[in-house]
Amino acid sequence: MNKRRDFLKKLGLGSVALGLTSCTDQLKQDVQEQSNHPCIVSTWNNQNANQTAWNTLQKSKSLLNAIEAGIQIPENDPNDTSVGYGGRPDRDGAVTLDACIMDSEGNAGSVTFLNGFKNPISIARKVMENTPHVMLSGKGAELFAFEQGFRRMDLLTEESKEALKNWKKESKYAPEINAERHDTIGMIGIDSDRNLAGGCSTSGLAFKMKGRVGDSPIIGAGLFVDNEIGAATATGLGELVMKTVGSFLVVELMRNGLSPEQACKKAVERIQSKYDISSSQVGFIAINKKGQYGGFALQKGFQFVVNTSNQTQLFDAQSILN
Ligand code: SD4
Repeated sequence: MNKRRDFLKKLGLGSVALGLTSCTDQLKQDVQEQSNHPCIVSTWNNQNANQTAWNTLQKSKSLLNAIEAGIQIPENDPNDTSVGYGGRPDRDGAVTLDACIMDSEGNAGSVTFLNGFKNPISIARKVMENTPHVMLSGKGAELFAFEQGFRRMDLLTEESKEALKNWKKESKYAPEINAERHDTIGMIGIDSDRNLAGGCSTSGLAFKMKGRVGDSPIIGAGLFVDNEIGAATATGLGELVMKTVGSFLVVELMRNGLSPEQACKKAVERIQSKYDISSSQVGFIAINKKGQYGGFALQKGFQFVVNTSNQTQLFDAQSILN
């Protein structure tokens, strides 16, 4: 066998010609040759969040700290109406938040239907680190948050109250499934040791039904990290992302050899092939083990922000519908 390998090497065919190199081996080889790390990528124009994550990574060398600190930026911002404090309420006036986080070891934590705490990403991290569970929901998540020392607060701003009042006048209290109000933060990254992690946080669809939970806190739907392959996260209409297990799909497509952008595109095409998407938005971003990144959306208008070697870049993602 070795003789045969030496012979093929001399011919310049190497182990690929022997059929010995699996997809993962090939990826590992490629990583040695070409890499772009560290790197942090976020959905939408979350430049402050991405920059904060980048700075935290430089200082603390912890990608998980970076993801958490970055995502806290829109969670704390009352003017960001899709995440945390100031997030749009459900149709009965309650702001209920969803978030999840995954590390490079495959650990995961998540909170859903959480009311009264502005940093669900940090509570999700505590679920991951301090409990044997992956997901805590509603009252249980709130009790856990309280026990972990998080402080309760009212997340409904005056501006949100006004928006709800206006919505009620026009909507007849019917949930708006295609609302074009998106800012959910999904953040994924790779550190200088080429380890991956990610997080996702949202207040969900504006004026949703009480108890509605979207894709963002669902491992595999709103976020997925596989440290051998890559990471992906989603934004947009969570119902479509959940029904196609979108972020897991993107990572699996990268496992099969697609680039991050190609994988995001294929996942979007899968959604398009199965559902009526005429007025819905879904966007994915992904990063692979080489630190290559990309994004793709159903509709035009989706952006993502990337930090690499002290540079921040905002990209307009390509889309199926223009
Ligand atoms: C959800 N995917 O709850 C979230 C919404 C979103 O930007 O991404 N908004 O369905």
